[in-house]
Amino acid sequence: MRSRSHYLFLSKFYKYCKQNPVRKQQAISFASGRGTCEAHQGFIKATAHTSACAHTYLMPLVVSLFLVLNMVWQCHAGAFPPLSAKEECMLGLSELKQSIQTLDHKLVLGEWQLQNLREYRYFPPPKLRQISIPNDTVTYKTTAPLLPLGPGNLLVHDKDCSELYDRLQPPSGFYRIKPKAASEPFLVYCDMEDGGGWTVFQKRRNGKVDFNRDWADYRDGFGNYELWNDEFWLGNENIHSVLIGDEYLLKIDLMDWNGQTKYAIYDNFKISDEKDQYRLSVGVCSGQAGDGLSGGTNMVEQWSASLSGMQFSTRDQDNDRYLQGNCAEENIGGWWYNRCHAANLNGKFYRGGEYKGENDNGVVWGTWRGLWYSLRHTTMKVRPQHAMAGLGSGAGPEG
Ligand SMILES: [Ca+2]
Repeated sequence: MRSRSHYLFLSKFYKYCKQNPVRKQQAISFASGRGTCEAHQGFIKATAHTSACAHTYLMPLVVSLFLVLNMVWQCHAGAFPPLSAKEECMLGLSELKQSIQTLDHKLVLGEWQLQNLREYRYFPPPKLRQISIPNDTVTYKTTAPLLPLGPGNLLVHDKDCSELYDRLQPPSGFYRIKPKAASEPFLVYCDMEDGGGWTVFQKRRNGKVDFNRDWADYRDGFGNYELWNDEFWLGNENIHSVLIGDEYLLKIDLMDWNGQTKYAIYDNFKISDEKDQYRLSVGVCSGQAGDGLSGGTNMVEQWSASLSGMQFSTRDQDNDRYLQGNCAEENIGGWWYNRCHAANLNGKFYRGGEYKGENDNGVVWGTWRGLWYSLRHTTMKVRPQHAMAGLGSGAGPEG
């Protein structure tokens, strides 16, 4: 760094040249070492005698060389013109804004990863964020970086809600799981009450979701996955992928329009793959609601209404044993119909319970409230059989 006095000297030199064009030439001549004594006198305003000029001939050479070198150095060093205080402030502000933006990106990414790892909850992609700096007109718009989903993701997924429950015991809610047989992780509702660890694959609550759908919808799943009382069908392919890894227990929670609750439990619950039309297989039934999936204790009813061993049917794919028609079409839902059923939990949602019509197509569990009563709440959920120890009351989280 050059001293302030040195800098002032150079400034005066330029000012002098600018204000005195004639002397400028003299000064340049002086600086080049070929100057006259007058030029020497003009520039430095010396009062020395001309006679002294001769014996100091070497001095102008040294001084001029120094000045030229100094000017070149100053230019290269960028020492002048100096930045004003305002310019320096603006430069600093710009750098700070860039730093804030970089840190903001890191913060959003870090928060997202931390939440996902700690709680294993599902987080929708962050929305556009706006950050305003006080007393500044600049507004930054940033979108949070998204982590890739599916294979290759660094995040580890549990195979079902039971594994998640064993690991973290989080509250009930929507989580992403990835059974070994599934190619991609998918969203499920985990019931962490009622003993915990239940992977829920069907919910009826309010009739907001239409369950009268085609094969593709029942295969892939449909409904809403946001609120605790949203209705959905997880999808036959997803259910199959969960069940294929272990021996599972099926629990069905039911509630009528008086708020009364019942449940049924089946062991060895299985669903085959799509090539076999997602064929149902259930074992021994227990619980309070009766064996609706077998049609009850009556052999005649079982002949027409036992659903174990039946393939899945929808309005556009008739795999039932009813030769005269399509049970799915008559009963307004996709299900493992026989000829046709004594349980129809994907049926039409009738408010109030009792209903009338040509077909018993309500949300039916015949062995409890009969074929002409449509239930208010139903939940179908699975858990590995070895997790029986903490089964709980069986009442379900909300009836
Ligand atoms: Ca048929």
